[in-house]
Amino acid sequence: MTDIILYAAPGSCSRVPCIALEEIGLPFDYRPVVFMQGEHKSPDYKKLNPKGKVPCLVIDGEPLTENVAILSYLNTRFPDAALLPPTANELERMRQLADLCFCSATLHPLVTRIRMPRFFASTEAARSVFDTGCEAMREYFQLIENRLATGPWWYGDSWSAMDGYLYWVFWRVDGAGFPTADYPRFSDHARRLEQRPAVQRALAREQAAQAGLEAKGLAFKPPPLPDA
Ligand SMILES: N[C@@H](CCC(=O)N[C@@H](CS)C(=O)NCC(=O)O)C(=O)O
Repeated sequence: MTDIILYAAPGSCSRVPCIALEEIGLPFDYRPVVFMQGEHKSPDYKKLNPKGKVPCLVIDGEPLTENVAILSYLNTRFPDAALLPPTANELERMRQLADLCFCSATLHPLVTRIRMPRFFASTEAARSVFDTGCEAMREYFQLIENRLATGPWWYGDSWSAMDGYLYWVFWRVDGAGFPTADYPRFSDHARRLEQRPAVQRALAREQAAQAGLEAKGLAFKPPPLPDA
C-alpha cells in the first residue's frame, strides 16, 4: 500500500493537493503544520521542505514540494484518477504545465498580496498593496471568466486538478474582500466545485484541523487591513 502524508495548513494552498488526493481516493494522512508555533520553520520540518512552506507531500517516505510538481507527479503516478486530461504530445503536456504554473507563479503571489497585504508594507501602505493586488488580479479573473464561457471546467467538459487550484484562488480572495461577484461564471465554477464529494472531504479535513488549532488558540489570522 502507498504510504501518503500531506503536510498542510487549513485554508492555505495545501488545499490544492488535498483535493487532488481526495479525488485519487487512496487513504492519506493530513498533518497540520502549526504556523503560529513556527513549525514550518523548525529544523525537523525543514528536513522535509527546506523552504519552510506547505504543502509537502511525503509519499513512501520521499518528500515532494511545490504544488505544480505535486500535482504533476500525482497525475503520472495515479493515471486512473485523471487529474489532468490526456495529452497527445509534449507541447500539449507543457501547455498543461504552463496552466499550473499560471496558478502558482502568477495567481498565488497576487492572492498573498490581497489576503495578507500587511506582510508587504507598513499599516498605512497595506491598503495600497491590497488595492494594486486586486487591480492586477482583475485581469486574470477576466481571463478565467472568458475561458469558462467555453465549458464548465478549465479544460471543457472534464474536471481537472487545475479547477481545484483555481477554486482555492477564488475562495482565498473571496474571503479577503476581492469583488468575486463581478465574475459570475467563475463564482458558479466555485459553487459547482464545492459540490464534488472529494472537495467536501478535503474541506472537512481542513475544518477538523482548524477546529483543533482554534481549541488550542493556535489558529492563524492575518493582521487586519486598515479601513479604506
Ligand atoms: N510555490 C509554493 C508556495 C507555497 C506557499 O507559499 N505556501 C504558503 C501557504 S499558502 C506557506 O507555507 N506560507 C508560510 C510561510 O511562507 O511562512 C507552492 O506552490 O507549493
